[in-house]
Amino acid sequence: MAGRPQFQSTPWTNGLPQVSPYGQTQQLDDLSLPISSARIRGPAMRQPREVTSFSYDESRDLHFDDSSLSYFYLLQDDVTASGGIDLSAGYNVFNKRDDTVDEHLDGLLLALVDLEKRTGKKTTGDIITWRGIVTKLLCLPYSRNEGFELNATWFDRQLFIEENLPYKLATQRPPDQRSELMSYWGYKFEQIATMPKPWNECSRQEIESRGQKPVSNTAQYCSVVKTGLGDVRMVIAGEVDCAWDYKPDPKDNIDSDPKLFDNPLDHYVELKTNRVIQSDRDASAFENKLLRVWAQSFLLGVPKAIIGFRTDQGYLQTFEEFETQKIPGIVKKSKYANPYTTWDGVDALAFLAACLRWLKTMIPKAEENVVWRIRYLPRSDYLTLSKTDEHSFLNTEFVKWRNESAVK
Ligand code: 0WD
Ligand code: CA
Repeated sequence: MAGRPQFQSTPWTNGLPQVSPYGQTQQLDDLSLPISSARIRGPAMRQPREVTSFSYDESRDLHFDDSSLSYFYLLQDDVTASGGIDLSAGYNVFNKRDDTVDEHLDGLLLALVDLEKRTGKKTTGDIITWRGIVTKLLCLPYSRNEGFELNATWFDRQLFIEENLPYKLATQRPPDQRSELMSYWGYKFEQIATMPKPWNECSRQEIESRGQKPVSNTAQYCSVVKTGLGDVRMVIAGEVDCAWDYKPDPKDNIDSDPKLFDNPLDHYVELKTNRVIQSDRDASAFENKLLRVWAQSFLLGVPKAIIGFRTDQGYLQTFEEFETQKIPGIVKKSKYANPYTTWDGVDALAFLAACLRWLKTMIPKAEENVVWRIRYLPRSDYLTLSKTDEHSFLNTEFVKWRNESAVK
């Protein structure tokens, strides 16, 4: 290798040189990950597979079933005929969940206890977390304006990661009336676009009266999937807005020919709202948002997103279906794409693979129950790791189950 510059390579870069935006080779400190250069190119992606699911009801109580799963039901004609559906309707009676309550990973961990009691097997995977956390990491190379903090801890040879909620609460700007209303439009759209049962099980009265009850964001349905990227396997749970048609009964899949396997994930839909597109600028903003939608849906294996387009006054004008796997291509080919702000899904995944491997290898596996802080400061180029003296954030019932049961 004489004559060639020697680069110090790390396991998180496929051995590629670390070049800073200023053209210098960076000094790598393993407790910080350089976001602009950490990449593992072409990481193998495991097909996500649902292992269980759970529901929060209107009182935020947990049920290890699909009771809070909704079903898509919205006709283009109903939207057009009305001249636009008012998404502000019922705003004064919005039943908003208190999101300052720190639930940690409780719902997910208790769903794993339920699953493991039923199967008698420990749920395998290197990293266990909410989908929203992985979305943040996947989007990070292209989303540098917001800081965040995560907590991570090894327990029972698995790495658990949660959001550090106190940081979020301390740094988020107080929401103004306009943004509160706009987030209500999103929940109202979810309400008018779905039914609590598959449509063929709904009475005409149930269909016609939907949208009359106060909107609430307390009830949620979450899917828990096993997935993986590169050499890191993950168990992630995320909210699924609705099923397109129905959710297959797992019993019907037992012993069935793998070719006939009716994958529950194939039936899921992500719902979003966006401003109607009237200018190149609107189109460009929408495409930036689409890549977020892609990241979120892709991670759980949700095959489609339905976007409701609304006016600035909050009237739903139309809706459109997007296939998750086509989104990166749509954005890449678009004439509206702004080269400085748009994303590249392949590159985002290469970063995520490097980031996951970094977390898995740099946080000492032998030090169980020690809480590490993962930090991202707005606009910096590094994710950093530091040890805290905090107590584990893992649900005590989960810890007790894993410590006392014989699941392996
Ligand atoms: O900061 C918190 N307290 C967080 C709580 C941050 C992230 C998640 N969560 C909770 C969620 O409420 C849910 O129970 O974790 C669980 C799993 O969520 P996820 O699927 O991992 O979350 P994410 O992918 O970030 O968001 C999915 C949806 C959002 O829909 P849109 O269309 O905006 O992506 O989850 C909802 C929201 O509807 N959601 C929340 N709802 C109320 N309060 C919150 C929140 N703080 N965060 C996400
Ligand atoms: Ca949504």
